[in-house]
Amino acid sequence: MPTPFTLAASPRLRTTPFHDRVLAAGAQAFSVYNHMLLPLVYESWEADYRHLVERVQLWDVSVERQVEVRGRDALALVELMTPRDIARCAIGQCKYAPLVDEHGGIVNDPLILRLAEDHIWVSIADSDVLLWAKGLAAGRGFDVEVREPDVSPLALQGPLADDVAEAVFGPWTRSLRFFRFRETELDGIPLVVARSGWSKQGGFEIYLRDGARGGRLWDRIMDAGAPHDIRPGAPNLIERIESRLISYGTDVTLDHDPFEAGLDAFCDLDKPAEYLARAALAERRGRTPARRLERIVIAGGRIEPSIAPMPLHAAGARAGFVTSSAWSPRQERNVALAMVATRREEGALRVTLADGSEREVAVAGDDWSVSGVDF
Ligand code: THG
Repeated sequence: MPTPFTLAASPRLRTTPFHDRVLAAGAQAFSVYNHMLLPLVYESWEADYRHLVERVQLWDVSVERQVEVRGRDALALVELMTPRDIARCAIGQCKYAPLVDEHGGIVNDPLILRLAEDHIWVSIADSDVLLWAKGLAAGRGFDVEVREPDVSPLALQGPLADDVAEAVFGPWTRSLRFFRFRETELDGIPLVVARSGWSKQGGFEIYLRDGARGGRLWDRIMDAGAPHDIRPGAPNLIERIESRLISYGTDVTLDHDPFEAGLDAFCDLDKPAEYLARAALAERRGRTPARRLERIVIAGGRIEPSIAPMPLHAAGARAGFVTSSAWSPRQERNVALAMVATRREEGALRVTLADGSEREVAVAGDDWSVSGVDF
C-alpha cells in the first residue's frame, strides 16, 4: 500500500462529489482512474478486506464515469463498440460487456445500463471511451449525443448491504434483482439504484445524478448504516483478485482480446447487430489463445503489491507476467492474476519479484485449488 511518493495536487486530478467526506473518513491511499482521484485504502488492504467480507462498506467509486449515449442511433453506436448483444438488454437492466476495437483489442470492460430505448449509460473502467465513442459517432454520421453527464456512483458492498439499503431507500431494494436498477430519489436527490458492484460480497450501486449533493447523500447512508457497523471502504485488491474481477489497465489492456482475458462468456459473437471486432474475433474463435489470464498462487510468505508486472518464466524461458497479487488472509497465501503463456516450456513456473528474488508459482483452478504442489 505505501509508495515512496505522493501525488501532487492539481485540478487535472479531478476530485469527486464525496472528496471532503472521504478525507474526513481517513482515506490513506489514492489511485488515479479516468483522470479522477480514487480512494483505495482506509485502514489497510487487509483490515478493509476483513470488514468488507463480514459487514458493509460505502465506497466512493465516482471514477466509474458514465459515457451517456442518447438519440436515434444510441443502440447502434453501443452495439458497434461491443461483441455483447445489447439489443437484449432490457430497460432497467445492466450488462457487463467488453468494448473491443477492429483488431480484437479490449478498449474497456464497462457495465452498460439501458435507461430507455434510446438512452444508454456506459459505466466505464479506466480508459478514454468518451473520445473513442465520439470519434465513431462522427465517423459514421450517427444521430446521437455522446457526453459525460454529472453522475457519480457510490457502492454499498458487503453481506449487510441489504439491511442498509432497506433502511435508506425502503423494502423495495430487497427484491431488486442482480444487475437491475431503478430511477429514484432521496430527499429530492436524483439517483439510480442498482444491484451490482465490484465485489462478490453482494450489494448495490447508487448513482448520484447531482454532484452538488454528494455530502448529503454520503451522510444519509453512513447514518443509516451505523447500526450495521458500516465503514468507508473501496474496491479491495485482495477481494477482487479472489473474485477474479479484472482491473482494466492492470490485468488486461488494448493488447489483449476477450479470449485471452477470459471474457468470451460476455461475447455474443453471432449477434445480429454490426460490431467492429466481428472479423477479428471470428478468426480467433475456437483456437487456443497465445496467453490467458489465470488465477495463480505464489509460494512462500507475504509479497507486497508491485508497481510493475512481475515476469514469469518456465525452464528459463519467458512465460508471461503476474499483473495483480495480494496476500489473502483467509487462504493464508499469495493469490494473484497472471497473463500466462499457453505454449510454454515444460516444468515449474517461477516468478521474479521486485527485489530480484524468485518464487515458485502454481496455476489454480476456478476455486483456487492447486494440484501437484504442496503450497
Ligand atoms: N460498476 C459500475 N461501473 C464499473 C464497474 C462496476 N465500471 C468499471 C468496472 N467496474 C467495470 N468492470 C466490471 C467487472 C466485473 C463486473 C462489473 C464491472 C461484475 N462481474 C460479475 C462477475 O464477473 O461475476 C458479474 C458479471 C455478470 O454476471 O454479468 O459484476 O463495478 N457501475
